[in-house]
Amino acid sequence: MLRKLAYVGVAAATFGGMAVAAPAQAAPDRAVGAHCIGDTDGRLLSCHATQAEAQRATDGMRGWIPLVIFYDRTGYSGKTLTLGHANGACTTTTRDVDYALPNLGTYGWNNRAGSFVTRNRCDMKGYDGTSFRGDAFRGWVDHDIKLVRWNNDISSFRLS
Ligand SMILES: [Ca+2]
Ligand SMILES: [Ca+2]
Repeated sequence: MLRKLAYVGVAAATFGGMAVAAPAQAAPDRAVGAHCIGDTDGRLLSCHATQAEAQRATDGMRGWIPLVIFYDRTGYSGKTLTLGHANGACTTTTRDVDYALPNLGTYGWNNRAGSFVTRNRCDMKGYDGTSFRGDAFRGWVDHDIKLVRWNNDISSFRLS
């Protein structure tokens, strides 16, 4: 019994000594996670197996805050895309544009969102086309549980 425990201890120590291999495992995780986090300027940060894990990741990113969360399906369900930035919350007025993403296809989310909710004082205006072209939301909206006419149709957006 003692011999077996000693063997386990050695094995663990050997594994711990191979910590240099850890970064290589981050790449496949980014690719397969269903709940991704990115900057509103188009930079993918990480993907996670669950939305709770994605939320924990954003909570732990000092100085970076979430601005809008897209859900693949209506009812705030399905895969998610959380977009944020290190530059801070949206301003209180909707007379300006605080953040914008000209192509949700950057994240594989062109014509995909079924519901969304904003964070940190932001309101969103969605557009049918990329680069804010075509039909648009009639006003600024901070959440929508079922996008109806806009389900699977938002291609770009602005936040104010
Ligand atoms: Ca969808
Ligand atoms: Ca569209």
